[in-house]
Formats: sequence, C-alpha cells, structure tokens
Amino acid sequence: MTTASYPSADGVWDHLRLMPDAQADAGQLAADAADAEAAIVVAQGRIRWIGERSALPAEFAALPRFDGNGALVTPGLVDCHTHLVYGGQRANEFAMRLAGASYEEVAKAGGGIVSSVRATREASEDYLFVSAAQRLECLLAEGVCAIEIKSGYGLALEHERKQLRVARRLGEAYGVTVRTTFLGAHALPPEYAGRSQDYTDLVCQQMLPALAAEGLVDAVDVFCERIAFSLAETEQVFRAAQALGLPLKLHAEQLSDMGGAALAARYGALSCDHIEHLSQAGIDAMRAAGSVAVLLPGAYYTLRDTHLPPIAALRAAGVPMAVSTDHNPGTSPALSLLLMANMACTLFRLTVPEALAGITRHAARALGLQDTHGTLGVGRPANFVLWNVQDAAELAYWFGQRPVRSIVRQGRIAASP
Ligand code: DI6
Ligand code: FE
Repeated sequence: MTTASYPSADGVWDHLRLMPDAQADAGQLAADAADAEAAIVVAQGRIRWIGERSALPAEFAALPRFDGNGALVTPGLVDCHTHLVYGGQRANEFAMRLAGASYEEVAKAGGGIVSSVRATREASEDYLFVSAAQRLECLLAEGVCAIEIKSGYGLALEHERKQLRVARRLGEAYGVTVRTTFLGAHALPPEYAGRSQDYTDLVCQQMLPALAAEGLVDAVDVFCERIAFSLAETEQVFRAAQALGLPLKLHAEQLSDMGGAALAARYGALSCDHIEHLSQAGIDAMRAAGSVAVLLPGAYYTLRDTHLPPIAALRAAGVPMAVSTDHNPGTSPALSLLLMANMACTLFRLTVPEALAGITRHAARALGLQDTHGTLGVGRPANFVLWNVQDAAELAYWFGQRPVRSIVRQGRIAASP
C-alpha cells in the first residue's frame, strides 16, 4: 500500500459538523459546530474553503461531492513523540516485571533499552521498515496524519542512520508527514560503558553533523535523566544542534527533577516531554519560551508511576499541553492515540477539549508544524478525519473503539467505508 493507491480527496466534503476549536482561524465559521453544518472544499490537495455549507460559494457547486452525513470532522491527529522504529519487542520484560523483577534485575538479565539496541543493530533496514510499518498502520487507521519518529536504538552512526532512513521511507510510502528526531543521546551504548563524555562527544562531533548533512534530522532530543545524560551533557548536545540550526526537544523530568525543562526552554525548545517531576521554575521557563508540555500517559501507566505531572500549574500558566503515545518497546507499547487522550483525561485529569487539542493543535506545535497541521484552515494541506460520533467527547470517552468514518491525509482519501 502506497500513497499512489489512495484516491484524490479533491471536491466538496459536505454535511460535516466541525469539532469545536478545530479551525486555525476561529473567525471563519460564525456558528458553533453543534449548530451549523459545515463544508470543506479540497482542491489540489489543500483546503480551499471552509465554512457553513449554506454559504458554499457557487464556484464550487459543480465539484465532486463527498457526503459526510453529519459526521464530526476534526483536524488530522498528530502523534508528536514516538520511538516507532526498532528491532524486536520486550514482552518478556513485561512478564518479568509482573513476576516481581525490578528494572535493575531486568537490565541485569540482558533486558532494558540495550536489548532493543542489540535487536535494532542486528536488524536490516528492510526488516525495520516492515515491522515499523505494521505499527504505523495502527496509528494511521485511527486518523494520525503527522507523526514524529525518533532514533535512539542504534546509538552508533550507521544504526542511527538506518532508523532515520526508515522513518523517512515510512513517510514517503504512506503519504504521512513524518518529522524525524535524532535521539543519539538516549542511552549509553554498552561499548561506551563508563565513558559517557566520550559518547556525548561522538554524538555531537560525528553522529549529529553527519546525519544532519544527509537531511535525516528535523529536530534533536536528549534523554536528560540520572540513568541517562546529565544536564551538562544535554547542554553540549543542545549547543551542537543549535550550531546546525536544528530545533530541540527534551525528555525532561520523567523520573526526577533535573532542571532539564528550564535548560531546554533557555535554548528555545519546541517541547519538553514526560515532565512528571517538572518544577514551577521549569513551568515558568517553558511559558516564557513558548515550549509545549508533551504528556505521555502510556509511559506513566506502564511504569505504574504515581507522580502526576503538574497539570493544574501548567494550565494556570497557559503552557500548551500535547498528548502523545511515546510508542516504544520498553515503557509504552501503545498504538492508539485516542486511548492516550482517554488516559490523559482519566489519569491526568485533562478536560476533554484539552485532550483533543493535545492530539491535534498543540501536538502540531510541539513539532513546529502549527502552520500546516493540527487545525483546519484555508491553504493548509488537507488533513482531516470524519468520525461516526455524536459528540466530540466520544473521541476521548470510548476506548478500544475506532469510530473513524473517513480519513483525508495529505489531500488523499486514505480510508473510507
Ligand atoms: N524515556 C522512556 O520512557 C523511554 N525512553 C525514554 O527516553 C524508554 C525506552 C525503552 O525502555 O526502550
Ligand atoms: Fe520517549
């Protein structure tokens, strides 16, 4: 299945109800979604017009019609934090943990992140493509139209390259917007045990410049944590990324408050992710920098974490909150963004509108894609989803259901009954 096999979505998408807050420019549709039926005109793969159907300009009257039958329409979903490309899986660790093994015991038994590094290094590029494609298809079937994919299971130039190449190939094959993030500073590879500084130098001086020169890097991320990279090492990577003009993201304050978010904000990071242990100083710095807070309830759930991210303080500060799967084989084997929206509500107490903005508008911002994705607006690539639901709240309410009616991705009909 490639993008060429999807039919064009050009025409009038009629009898739609717009999700509240779906539009880039709130002024375009006067009446609220619940009251007025809307239409969206797609031309040459872009949104040409959007508004109340009764106001559809005559010039579009003769275009092909797609009857939405009153379906709710949302912007295409955006999954803004994933580690989708890796070898193997780690279900055995799940079983070990259920039997009482600690994280250290799992690691001693050859598990943990290094087991995924081993499997990724052993895997061919084609194997990685096929296995990640299966996972990507789950996310796409639920209406994901843009996705971030990180490296970080290669931890050596050729293997990080392999992961990022697969991420690019997935975007081309499926006609989905893929943002690649270089996460060479994810863990210390076994051959660098005890030589963290040497590995950080390698990341900054060799891996990152080489991969950036190959056009494989859209952003740079670091796992800043006691068990991963220090604040000083994180800053070193940030400097290297900044010198190359690349935007930054950070795995920050997941297990402890390292002050990573404030550092990332100082460097103008697009987002700080996880942030269970984020301090008020970190929140203030993020607000000042305009960084997005990316919430990852799948990892919180899998790790049976009990330390909630500071949602009320983030809300009070007006920091935009995104919600993502954090799909990875160790701490979040999640392949449903709608389930993450549900968990963000039940576990983190987001409101439904916050959760829905978290998987659309704010997720796009976390990737620097706010001008093209996450909202509906004239001139944007046509990325939207028609849902068989009465109420937008149902998108966060059901779990295990996939109430998709049609998906328009990059101006093509990627799924329809
Ligand atoms: N934070 C996480 O929770 C994952 N990576 C990260 O930076 C864990 C990845 C793994 O266990 O494979
Ligand atoms: Fe992650």
